[in-house]
Amino acid sequence: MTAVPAEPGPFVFDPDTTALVVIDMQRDFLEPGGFGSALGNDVSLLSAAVEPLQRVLAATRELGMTIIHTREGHRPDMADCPPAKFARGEFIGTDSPKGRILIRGEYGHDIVDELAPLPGEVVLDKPGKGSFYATDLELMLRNAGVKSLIVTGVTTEVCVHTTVREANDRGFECLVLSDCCGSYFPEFHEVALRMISAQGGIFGWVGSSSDLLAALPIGARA
Ligand code: TIU
Repeated sequence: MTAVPAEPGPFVFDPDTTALVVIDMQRDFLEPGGFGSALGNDVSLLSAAVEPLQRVLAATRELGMTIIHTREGHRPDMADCPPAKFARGEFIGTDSPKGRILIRGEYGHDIVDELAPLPGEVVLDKPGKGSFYATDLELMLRNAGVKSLIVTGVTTEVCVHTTVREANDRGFECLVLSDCCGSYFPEFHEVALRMISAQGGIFGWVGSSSDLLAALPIGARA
């Protein structure tokens, strides 16, 4: 077993039964011209998560851990976009410099080059904020014998939080890496992380990539 210093206490896990989940590190959220920009956000606030996440990806790849990349978005005909979601984001499906916003198959919908998935890694398309809703994520994790998740990505208080809540209710133990997540609202990032580890870890654990890398049985270090 591996133990990582974390809040509210050490996160103990077996890398063989743990998956790294990288949530929605898509151009539409991290680069200008996409969904994040259309919502009025400063997308540069998310870029700090990229480098630490590259190190975590390298280490988890070296260990042969299960790696899941998620992408929020919709079918080209938007049959899976709830009218209530569209009503608060009428730019979904409209043209941008990087293609139709949040539409599968478009350049902007895909993951940023720095974190591109490798063959064999799962790329999970999801229509909602949570990674379990209307996807086969739980089935794949159960089939792979996964018990714990290391959760990263954007944004901390939206898709990361929703996914951690969904995972916690399904019995998965989640370590959220604070420096591998990001928000357009720094104060939301901080409070969202505190909400996870408060009350004895009500939804999970919060730690850092450097502490994870130091604990993993590999050569890669931050
Ligand atoms: N991936 C994700 O968090 N989707 C969002 O819409 N996030 C916002 O913060 N808007």
